[in-house]
Formats: sequence, structure tokens, C-alpha cells
Amino acid sequence: MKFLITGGLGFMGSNMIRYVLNTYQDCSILNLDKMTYAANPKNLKDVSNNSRYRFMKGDVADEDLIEKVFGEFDPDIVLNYAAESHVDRSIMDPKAFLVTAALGTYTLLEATRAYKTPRFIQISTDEVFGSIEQGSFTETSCFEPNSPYSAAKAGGDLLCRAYIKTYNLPIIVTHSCNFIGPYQYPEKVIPLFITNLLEGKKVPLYGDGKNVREWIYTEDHCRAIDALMQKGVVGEVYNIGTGQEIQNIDLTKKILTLLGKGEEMIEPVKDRPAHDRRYSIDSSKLRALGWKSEYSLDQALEKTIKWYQTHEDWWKPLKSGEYLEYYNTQYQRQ
Ligand code: TDX
Repeated sequence: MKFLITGGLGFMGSNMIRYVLNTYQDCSILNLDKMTYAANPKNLKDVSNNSRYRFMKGDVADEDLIEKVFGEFDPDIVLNYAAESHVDRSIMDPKAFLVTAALGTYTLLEATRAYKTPRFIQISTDEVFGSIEQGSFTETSCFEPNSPYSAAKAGGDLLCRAYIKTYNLPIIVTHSCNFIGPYQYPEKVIPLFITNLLEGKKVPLYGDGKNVREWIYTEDHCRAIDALMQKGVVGEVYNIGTGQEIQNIDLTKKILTLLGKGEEMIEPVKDRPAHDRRYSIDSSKLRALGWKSEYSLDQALEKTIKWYQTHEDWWKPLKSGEYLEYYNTQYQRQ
């Protein structure tokens, strides 16, 4: 089985490539990644010499390249992980988000149509639904994106819907809750807070800290995508979640405790503009296929903290240069 995995040098793409290599002995993977700042060849150092794996640098929005990739590699399945993914960066500079998530998805869908690729799985987010005070989003909830990031992702997801309806393409769209796990770029809240604390720095908590997120461990998400590859119905949308919701302040306290730090390390900072109050998704449709998450949030936090504690060589270099410039500008917003 030939997998085209886009954005495979990023956090979730790289976790999935490792998962596919371990799970499918007969697989052949082409990883197509534009190599923007959050892509990191070190994420896949352990598999880079695997004969079933190949890397190509390239942009999913580059029509000529995509045409060539589909013509030559002829994938059996596309797993579209390619996206700029950090909400705060999308507030500062939206264009790159739109190019990859919307135009990039369009370009991949056109190639899927032209080459009659048997399966396309869109990896997307619960953020496209906006914020929900009570209850949970279902697969048919309205899209109400509030950040340039989520609007760009919504654009890609809506194109998937249109290509299902108009051209009958074999697409499955997924909306996931927030990810936790190894190899996540230290700008997202969990790796940022862990690495700041390991460096003896404070953690910048937005607003009143009462925003709620639902968390899934990387491995559980990989297994969910696998379940959809096996049993998902084409043309359908599936939410991927765990039901493990927590306010940011409580999540922060858990991280502080696990690292033996006190609450004086919390630095309340000005809120993110249009900061979604709560995400919560109903994943009963996916569970009906037999999938369930295996890691509790506490287990996921322990494993993730241990990984960052033992992989300083991975994250330390990332927290310098352009990153520091971004980080400082970000917190000078107020
Ligand atoms: O420094 C911070 N302080 C803080 O309080 C950062 C970076 C975040 N936060 C808050 C904002 C959110 O309520 O923590 C929560 C999580 O923030 P992020 O890690 O930036 O994630 P979020 O905004 O929830 O979006 C994420 O989930 C959906 C990912 O970034 C998206 O790529 C994914 O699609």
C-alpha cells in the first residue's frame, strides 16, 4: 500500500509516519513536506534510512509538483497533515495558513480526482466549529471559525465536502481535539509550558485561564486514523476526541505538580484575540467503529513530560533565533 503523507516532518505527520511503518510491513511512504519552521527532519531521524520511507521537499499548493508526485508515485491513499497550525502565528500572519490549508487541499484534491486515488483522509481540527459553551460539537455542527488558522482549515474541509458531493471523491474528513505528545513544537501550550519550566522560566497563561480544551495522546490519534482507514465510510465526517476536557489553569497546575514547581511560576498575560472559550467534540460516530482512546490525560502528560525531559537536544535549539523573536513579539502584544 502506497501512502502519500503530507506535512510528514511536522508533529502529527511524523508520529503517523512512524505508526504506519510499524503497523504496515508492506507499506511504502512518500513524505511531502514544505519544511517551514515547524518541520523538523530530526522528528524522523530514526526512520530516515528505512527502505519503505522516502522524503521529498515540496509545497502541496504547487500544482506542477503535485501532478508529478501523483503521476510518479501513484498513491493508494493520501493522508493530508500539511498545515501551518499555530493559532497565534495565524493572527500575526494569516497568508501562509491559507495557502497550505485551503489552496494546498484544493491542489491535492484535484490530483486525487485526476489520478482516481482510492482514498483521501483530511486531518482537521475541532476549531473549525468555533467555540461551544455547553454540550459538544457533532459532525454536522456549523462551521464558525474564529481565527485565520481555523478559517483556513475550514476552507480546506469545505473543499473536501464539495469534492465529495460534486465529484464523488473517496474522502474522509476528520476533526480532532487538541494533541498532546512527543515532537510537538514548543510554541503550543503543553510543550511551551513544559520546556519553559525546564528552563526555569514562567509560563504565560492567557486571560483568566478558564478556557477549556479536550486532549488526545498522539498514539491514540494515529490509531483513530488507522481505524478510519480500515472501517471509515467514504464521504463521511468523523470527530476524534477523548472526552478529556480541562481548563487551561488546571492543566497548568498538573504540569507544575509533575515538574515539582509552584503556582508562582504562572504568569497571567493578556488574552489571545478571539480566544475560543471551549472546545468539546462528540466522537460517538468514531467509537461505533470500535476505536477508543487508551491514554488518560494524566498518563499522556507523564509520558510527554518525560519525553521533553529526555530530549533537550531536540527542543533546546528550537527555542532560539526566529522563535525567540516570535515569542517576544507575541507577549509584547499587550
Ligand atoms: O502561551 C500560551 N498560553 C495559553 O494560555 C499558549 C500558546 C496557549 N495558551 C492557551 C490557549 C488555548 O486555550 O492554551 C490553549 C491551547 O493553546 P494552543 O496550544 O495554542 O492550542 P489551540 O489554540 O487550542 O489550538 C490547537 O488545537 C487545535 C492547535 O494549535 C491547533 O493546531 C489545533 O488544530
